[in-house]
Amino acid sequence: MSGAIKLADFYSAIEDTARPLDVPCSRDQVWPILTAFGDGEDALSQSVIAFRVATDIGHDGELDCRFTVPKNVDPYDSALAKGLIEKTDHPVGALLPDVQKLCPIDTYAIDFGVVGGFKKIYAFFPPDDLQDLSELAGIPSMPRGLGEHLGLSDRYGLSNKTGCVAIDYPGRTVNIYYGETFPDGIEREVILSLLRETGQQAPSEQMLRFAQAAFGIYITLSWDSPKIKRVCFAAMTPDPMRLPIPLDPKIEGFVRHMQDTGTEGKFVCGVASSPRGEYYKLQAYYQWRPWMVDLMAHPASV
Ligand code: GPP
Ligand code: MG
Repeated sequence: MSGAIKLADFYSAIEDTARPLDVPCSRDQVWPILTAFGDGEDALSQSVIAFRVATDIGHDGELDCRFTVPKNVDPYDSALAKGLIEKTDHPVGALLPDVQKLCPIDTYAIDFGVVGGFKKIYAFFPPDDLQDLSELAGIPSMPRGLGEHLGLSDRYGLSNKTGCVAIDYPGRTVNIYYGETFPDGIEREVILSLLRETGQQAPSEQMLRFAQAAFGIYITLSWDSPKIKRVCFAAMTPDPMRLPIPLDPKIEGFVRHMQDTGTEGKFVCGVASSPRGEYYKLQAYYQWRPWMVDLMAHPASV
């Protein structure tokens, strides 16, 4: 997509994307989120915008949408001011301000569910100034699990830096994206022992095969326990239909719709372990901006 997107077009695109998924989309629910982070049309013209579906039961009937916000917007302040989240004493409320005090942040993005409403804030660090996990682990409001798992970096060839932290407000979890990519994929044994050591269920053969082609790994932490809640392997793919994973007919409808409209052929597919079993995620870019490549640290394709 070359021209700048208009707010009304963005909203229509959300409606059109929700349709093949049978996800109910209401203007009253979605519009306040689209307009909460900066002055509409101008704000969106430079945004990277993506849609995401997932195959786990928790995401059934939901379409997630994420977009970057303008540089001058603090998304946490905006979300509070617009009533998208409530002030809380839980450490989830202190985390972004704490990260802001410690780290330079290049770009923010937000994530919302068409049904479930506002969810996450992503803080992307400058591509040439990724942040040390050990420093982030020292932040008082950070889940303790980050500090307890610093050793994973050395043991599994993961970076000890991160390019992005995502905070899920209703879910009260934090995603930490390891800052280095795997241009040659990841070894089977590494995946198996990483999942074993972090207390995840043993992966299916299908998950293992997919994870070997991943360019990146991220973990999900919570404040309930120092245990890692989810481990996710992400891979870039030009055609999700050709991946060796079963897709529900509604998700196939979503893929076809995105291929027919605005994706520019860019999909990121992820496989995640979770307490309820493994599941897949599919993210399609609706509006792409070249600087996103830097933020994603030059992902390879599968
Ligand atoms: C992957 O995690 C998504 C991103 C790193 C950023 C997407 C932002 C854009 C502006 C395109 P996720 O949010 O899908 O993870 P989870 O499954 O925990 O929601
Ligand atoms: Mg995703």
